[in-house]
Amino acid sequence: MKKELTRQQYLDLYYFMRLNRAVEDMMVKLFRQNKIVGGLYSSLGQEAVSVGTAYALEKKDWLAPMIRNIGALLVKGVPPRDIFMQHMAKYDSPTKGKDGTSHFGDLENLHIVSPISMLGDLIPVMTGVAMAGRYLGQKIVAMTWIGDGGSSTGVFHEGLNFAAVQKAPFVLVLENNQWAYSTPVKRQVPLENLADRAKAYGISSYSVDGNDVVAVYTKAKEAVDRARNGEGPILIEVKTFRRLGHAQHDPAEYVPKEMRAYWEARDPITLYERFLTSENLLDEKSKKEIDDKIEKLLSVERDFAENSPLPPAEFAAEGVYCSGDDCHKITPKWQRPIAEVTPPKSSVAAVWTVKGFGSGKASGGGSAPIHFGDTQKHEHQTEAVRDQKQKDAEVPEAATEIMEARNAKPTKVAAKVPVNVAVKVSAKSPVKTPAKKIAPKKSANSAVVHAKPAARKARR
Ligand SMILES: Cc1ncc(C[n+]2csc(CCOP(=O)(O)OP(=O)(O)O)c2C)c(N)n1
Ligand SMILES: [Mg+2]
Repeated sequence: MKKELTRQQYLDLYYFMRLNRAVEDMMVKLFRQNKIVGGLYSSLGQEAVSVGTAYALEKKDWLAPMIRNIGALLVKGVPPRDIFMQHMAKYDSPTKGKDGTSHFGDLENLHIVSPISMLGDLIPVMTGVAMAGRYLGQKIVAMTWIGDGGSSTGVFHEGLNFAAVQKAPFVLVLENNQWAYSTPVKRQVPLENLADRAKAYGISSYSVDGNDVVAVYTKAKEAVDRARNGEGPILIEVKTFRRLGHAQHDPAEYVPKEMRAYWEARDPITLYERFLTSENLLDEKSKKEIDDKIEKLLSVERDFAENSPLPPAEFAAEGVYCSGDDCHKITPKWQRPIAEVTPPKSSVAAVWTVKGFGSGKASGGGSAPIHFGDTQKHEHQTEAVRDQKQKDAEVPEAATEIMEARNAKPTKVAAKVPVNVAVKVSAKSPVKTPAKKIAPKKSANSAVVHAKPAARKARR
């Protein structure tokens, strides 16, 4: 651990790690008293990750926690009572008892997006938040966390690639705690450093000791600053260890004893206390003050949570589905002049003329169906459809003439693909919408030629 922060910053990191652990210790007690509704996850031994990374964010920045990031919520300003009540499904909880664990957000004040259970899905969502902030000129950074297991999902790769091409101001913390449920990381990823995955997307990455809170904070701050300055997304792998099972129900007997012993000797709070003491940043007196502060705070917060009622039974049917404005109002916040953020309308009238259209034969003997490979039968074709196809079959020559006249260069033309009708047609319901009403779609694979409105007329 290097000494580079202010005394207050060092002590903040200590306070939040201690608070993180104390909140979770208290919840274990509540769980054993049968007061927690649903599962209880633990970040024991991983506090430096949540605290060190979230502490690098500014107030206006956005985060979305996963199950082991209660520390990040505390740093962002969520009061412990909300975390207790949420886990106890109390009526005063952020979701009024409708949901459990950390499944709540605060879009208005704290800028927290609720966790999504499907691992990896927060990555594209937070990329979108980061892009929206940039669009509005807010200079914000969005951050979320993903486990070693979650980094093997498809959406991890799609999301990170999307963030990379969009150069989104987004920081992804890959919390490598060695286990995804009972699967060790080595049995799911053939890499020594998961940070190396960033190479595939052309983005920067760091690999950090996740039990050294100063190292975590320092790298996170660097990443947040770089993302904010327009360098695009950054992946931070933090190497740490899940000290308890996946959740309270899991004794984690599959974890080798030596591995557990190694990491238990590297407890992030004990390591940090040693550092603070050696740097004269913490003595017995100030440690005792912090102990007392946390104990007092949590006793008040727990009492509040315990005294909060469970939701009334009739509330069970309310607020399950969003009913519009009386549920929550979504109003755009135009923080820049509307004209500045509204793209101009296109003045180009796109017209499709396609060589070879309609010249194929369907298996039923009629002209080529709308979908390539479709096998609609004769009897399913209405007269109108047959007429339409007849007309369409006349197009190729006209189209060729138009193209030649305009010296236009058509992109690829797939002889069999009848392109100008972008309508979904199934064998059961043949085309009902006349082709001329369909808005043409621009596509790289389509045979597309732009022609003037006059040419369009000629086609018909
Ligand atoms: C897409 C998806 N697959 C599976 C699950 C079930 N599941 C929840 S947590 C978990 C293990 C996650 O391991 P990891 O990402 O390493 O996070 P950790 O629990 O170690 O923090 C699994 C498989 C899920 N929630 N979403
Ligand atoms: Mg894991």
